[in-house]
Amino acid sequence: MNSERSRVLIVDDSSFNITILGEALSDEFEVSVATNGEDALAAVSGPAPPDLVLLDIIMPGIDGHEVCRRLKNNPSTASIPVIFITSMSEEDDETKGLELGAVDYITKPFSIPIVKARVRSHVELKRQRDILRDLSALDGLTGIPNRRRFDEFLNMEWLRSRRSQSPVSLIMADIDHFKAYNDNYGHAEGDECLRQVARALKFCIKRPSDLIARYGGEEFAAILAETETDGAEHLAEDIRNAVESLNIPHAHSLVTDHVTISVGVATLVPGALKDPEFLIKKADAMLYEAKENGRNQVRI
Ligand code: GH3
Ligand code: MG
Ligand code: MG
Ligand code: MG
Repeated sequence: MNSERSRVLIVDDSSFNITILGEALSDEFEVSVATNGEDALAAVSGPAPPDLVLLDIIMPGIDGHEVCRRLKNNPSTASIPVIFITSMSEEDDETKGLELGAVDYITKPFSIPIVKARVRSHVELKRQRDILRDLSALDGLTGIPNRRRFDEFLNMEWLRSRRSQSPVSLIMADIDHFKAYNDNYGHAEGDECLRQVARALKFCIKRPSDLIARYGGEEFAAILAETETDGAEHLAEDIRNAVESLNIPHAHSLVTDHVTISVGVATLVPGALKDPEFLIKKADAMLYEAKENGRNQVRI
């Protein structure tokens, strides 16, 4: 009914436990189940990963310890809280579970109200962590990734491309005569314009391996993984066109009578270069050329 409900994955090889836990939690949470470790790992890397995993230990095949170890070793699943729920009640068992990275350890036979209370509090902590993560990575005005996230992503992508010797492209886009836009329409309208431009760019850059970020004031940057010059040029032309097609009136632009962007593109295979600074410099130089050459254009 409510798609905003937090998701809890119950992993247990006993259908009895699954039924009891499922009934107890499904009034508050979106519950899914897995009856073995393999299915649990598949569910967690699926399109709607859980916000918490309730994990049995003794199961045929991959046991709960191993499931937890793999979740915690994978950066994309490491932040999902795991609560062990098990009949292994020795001090050593619990210590091992917590050392593997579980946030909590519940022994069977369990009390339903206590399980619910613990799940609730860890789901809430996870929700607050996610909010903090978004706050630190997303730009407050436009909702797209911010400069901090851009730097982090570019450094990671640079190292990855260096290992695989594949090209990385960078697109830098800057709104034309935006100072005049602010002066003429006011800062609030300027903010709204930035939001609309960001939305248009986000719509164009949709491969999950790419990133579009607000680089600075009225400047945006896109990192395109494994993308050659041709592909990057196409995309750059797409975003230039997308912004022009927004048709946002700009009476004081010296280019046209609506908002446009200038775009610089650079592509590099990392090679010996230690960091992506040169890629940024190149894209920036191309952006400068686009400005010098009359704006509302792509330079590569
Ligand atoms: P050019 O075509 O050469 O890029 O000219 P420009 O006027 O766009 O460039 P300039 O760097 O002179 O001005 C950028 C303007 O962007 C000035 C600044 O007030 C505005 N700006 C930067 N960040 C924001 C913001 O968050 N909101 C609003 N409304 N304006 C912003
Ligand atoms: Mg079991
Ligand atoms: Mg600028
Ligand atoms: Mg500008």
